[in-house]
Amino acid sequence: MATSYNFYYAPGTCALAVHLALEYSGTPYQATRLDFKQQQQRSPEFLRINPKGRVPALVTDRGVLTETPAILQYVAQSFPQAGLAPLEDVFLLAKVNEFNAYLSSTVHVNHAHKGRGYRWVEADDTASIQAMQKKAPQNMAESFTMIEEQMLKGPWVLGELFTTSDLYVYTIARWLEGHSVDVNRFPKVADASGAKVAIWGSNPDKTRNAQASLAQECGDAGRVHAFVCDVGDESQVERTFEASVAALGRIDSCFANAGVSSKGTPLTEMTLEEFRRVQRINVEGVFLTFRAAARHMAQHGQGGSLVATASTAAVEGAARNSHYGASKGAVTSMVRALAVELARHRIRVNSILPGWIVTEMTERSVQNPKFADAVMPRIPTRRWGEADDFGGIAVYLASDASSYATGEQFLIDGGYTKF
Ligand SMILES: N[C@@H](CCC(=O)N[C@@H](CS)C(=O)NCC(=O)O)C(=O)O
Repeated sequence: MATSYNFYYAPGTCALAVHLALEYSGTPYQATRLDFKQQQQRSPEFLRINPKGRVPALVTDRGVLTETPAILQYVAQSFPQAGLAPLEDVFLLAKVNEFNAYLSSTVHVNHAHKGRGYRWVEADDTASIQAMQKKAPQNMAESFTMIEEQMLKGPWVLGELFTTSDLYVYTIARWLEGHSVDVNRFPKVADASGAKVAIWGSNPDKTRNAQASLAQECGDAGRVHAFVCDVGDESQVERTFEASVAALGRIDSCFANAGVSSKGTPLTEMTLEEFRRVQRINVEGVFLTFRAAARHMAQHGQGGSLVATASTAAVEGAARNSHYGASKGAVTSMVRALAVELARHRIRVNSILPGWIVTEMTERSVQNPKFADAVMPRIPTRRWGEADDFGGIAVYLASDASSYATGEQFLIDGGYTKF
């Protein structure tokens, strides 16, 4: 039987590194969020799990693991297919641990002097606590100078090898802002600590809003770029792809998500114009976007991941939906063909087939009681899907965790098509 995992974390903490590693591993796990404001890390229930009263803690079938470097190595070794550590190379594996131990024992402790000075002096010794707070930014900056100049090879910590150290340095670098230390003082760290994203959209306002909210979430506006582009227009796609490469440097992952539908139309009333409007974005848009991305990836030679949003409409029939069904069926077929064709460039190509997800496109249907009464009983998980249900599969397909998955269609539909 597969091991079960219960992962304890709190938002904004060092536990993020392990959280990311678990996502990369692809293993199912339960995540339990602790509320530090409520001091849940000191509750008797949690202290029975981790008497240190800290996160991360990973409960496995064999017992509890604590301490970030130890858990990271455990995940890397338990899921070798995720490629999170050079497990066969004793020296390089020790280098990963050396880096992770530095983050845990030195940089994390520097950071803790800002908010948790009471660990080292009496809580009412305000002068000492303030002195520690004052010194923390300088110590953080010194540690990151050491990392930048001596430890991080680039582009990743270990050079060309992506490891748990990259997840961990990303996690700890996020704290620099709180010390008023600009991460851009450390260009290699800034580059290695997380992905940069270019969002494309045809509606300028929505595109800008998406950029603003993602930038706020990741706390670094410099990582999120936005371009207005109609993916059905060949010259716009070419131009926007070039602009995205200029903004991001190398592109390793491309997600063709743009899609349109229309109100249900019987075949006998469907105009050629309506049929083509849907194919133009849903099929030609994916073709043009993937073509630009594949040319770029084949040229940089590092491989990559192409993902398209298809739909359950690709695998089942729905009345008055022939234009949309045809377009999504075309996407899954295109994905299979490209997976075979592009494998020699180490480019993987997959599609995601969402079921009934609450979006602007479906909101009218799911709010219609007649529709809900007919469809909901066919969804075993008994709820509509949400945008957040796609975070896991997106990270999985964009990362090396899915390095042997190509040409596949991933149904994310709460079991709808199985029932
Ligand atoms: N050495 C531990 C440190 C863990 C740690 O200090 N975690 C913090 C969050 S970043 C925590 O749980 N703090 C709760 C507290 O101090 O009450 C590790 O590297 O995992």
